[in-house]
Amino acid sequence: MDESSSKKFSKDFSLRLKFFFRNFILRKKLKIAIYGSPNAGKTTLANLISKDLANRTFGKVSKIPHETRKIQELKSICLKSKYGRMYFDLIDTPGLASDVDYKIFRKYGIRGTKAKIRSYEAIEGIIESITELKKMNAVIVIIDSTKNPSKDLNVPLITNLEVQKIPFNQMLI
Ligand SMILES: Nc1nc2c(ncn2[C@@H]2O[C@H](COP(=O)(O)OP(=O)(O)OP(=O)(O)O)[C@@H](O)[C@H]2O)c(=O)[nH]1
Ligand SMILES: [Mg+2]
Repeated sequence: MDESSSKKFSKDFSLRLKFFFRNFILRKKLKIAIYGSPNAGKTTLANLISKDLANRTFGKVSKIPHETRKIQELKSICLKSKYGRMYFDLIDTPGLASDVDYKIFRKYGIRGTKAKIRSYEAIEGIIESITELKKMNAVIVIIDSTKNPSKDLNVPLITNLEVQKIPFNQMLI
């Protein structure tokens, strides 16, 4: 994401948060999560938001898929607006995929037991992401526009969000 699109996204994101603040005024705190396929750019975006609003870095970004294998949470990020202060927890999730083959890690130099462990942890992370979805108040779905959008679990994810009536915003990058 280049600087101008990240600024535009930050502005748009702040406006949306203010909207959430008005609508969820009775809730004490919101959980806002980033979901999507492996390598879609979820942690990159989480880092941008957390740097912008909390001056903190979130997690490790890598070109190797399934870098994030456990849910990461940055608690109590404060957003000030004319309506007052709003606090939300920002959640970065492991990439959703229907299949994790340990052999895909070979081209990144990860082989043997290390690759199998990474694959096992990735599957655990996918299960955790899906299980925790119902706890989220709003979700940003990142879709990599250079790949087939119906790849991985994007379609079931969006169906699930609609069924559970969780507000979501699809972000094509
Ligand atoms: N071209 C391009 N690359 C990006 C963009 N955002 C992230 N990347 C790159 O894509 C790779 C994956 O980024 P991450 O943020 O780690 O992706 P992720 O969705 O958190 O991946 P997992 O943790 O594996 O699910 C890294 O090499 C990033 O530098 C983008 O907007 N454009
Ligand atoms: Mg990640």
